[in-house]
Parts: sequence; structure tokens; C-alpha cells
Amino acid sequence: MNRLFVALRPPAPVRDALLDLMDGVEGARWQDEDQLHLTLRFVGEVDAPLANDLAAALGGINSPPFETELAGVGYFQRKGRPTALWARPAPCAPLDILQRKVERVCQQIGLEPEHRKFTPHVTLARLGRHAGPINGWLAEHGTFRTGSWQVGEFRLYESTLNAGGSQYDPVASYRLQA
Ligand code: 2AM
Repeated sequence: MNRLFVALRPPAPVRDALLDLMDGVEGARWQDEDQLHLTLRFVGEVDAPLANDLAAALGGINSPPFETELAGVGYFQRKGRPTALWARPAPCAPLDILQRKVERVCQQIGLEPEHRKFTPHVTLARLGRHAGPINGWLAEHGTFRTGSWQVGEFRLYESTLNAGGSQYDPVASYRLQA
């Protein structure tokens, strides 16, 4: 079985800007540089034939390159407790269109539809029960903005859960073409 997801990989200058945000919350488990990505579709565990179908079907997506930027930080919470810190893209119609094309392909090969609303974000940190307050961090980075970059490809990733966290390995890249 392969645990898969489809994502964008921000370019190095954007990753550097994200790394600069990774301080100031006690106990936060900051992501490593090689973990940084923006998920378009979490697929989860699939067997090898389905993984192959997905890899091939993603290659059939026709979408032009587009510009996007990250603007703003925030957090996810569960039961009133923050669980993750993230940076999010500014509203970006081409990103939404690409996400919908990926979703359509996933359903065409037989995956269950993703019913959760698409909430594009780049996870920066996981927060355990004992993490410190995040209000200062949120206020400090409220005006975070990366400047835009061109998205020229998306990737299929494999996720491996290790004791120390998740390892994300690209298994295929798909070029966006006009
Ligand atoms: P997250 O960063 O907000 O946790 C690989 O796990 C990627 O898929 C991560 O970006 C993760 O989002 C996302 N993802 C979405 N739904 C998921 C789920 N149910 N389980 C694990 N990861 C999920």
C-alpha cells in the first residue's frame, strides 16, 4: 500500500521565507524544509494498481502555469486547541481550478470524493498538547507575504510515517502547460 497525496512544492525562496517564520512558539514541531508543500488532494492508502492508475491519470491533466503567492498565517484547531500553524495562499482562481481537476481525476479512477472543503495551506508546525501560546506568533506574522511565484508543475507524493514525523517523497511530477 502507498500513502499518497498530490501537492505543489513552493520554490526555494518561498521555502526560505517559510523557514523564517519557524520560531517563537514553545514546543511547536516545526516542519523541515523538505516537508514544505501545499496539498491539492490527500489520497491516503491505495494499492499499487490504483497508485499506478492515479499516476497515469494525473498526467492527463491539462492546465496552464499560473502565479500564486502566500499571504497570511493561521492555525487549525480541534476541540478549541490549536493543532497546526500554517501559511495560506492569497485567493487564487487557477489554484482552485487545478485542485478541481485533480479531484475529478481522483474520482474518475475510483477514489471516494473528498467532501471536505479545499482549504489551501502550507503546514509550518504541528502543535501538541503542551505547545505554548500562539497569539504572539500570529500577531507578529499577520502581514506575512511571500510575493508571487510561477507554479509550473504539481507532484504526486508518497508519505511515510516515521517516529520522528512524516517523510514526503515525490514519486512523479506533472508539468503545467498553456
Ligand atoms: P496537513 O499538512 O494540514 O496535515 C500529507 O499528509 C498532506 O496531506 C498534508 O499536507 C496534510 O495536511 C494533508 N492531508 C489532508 N487530509 C489528510 C488526512 N486525512 N490525513 C493526513 N494528511 C492529510
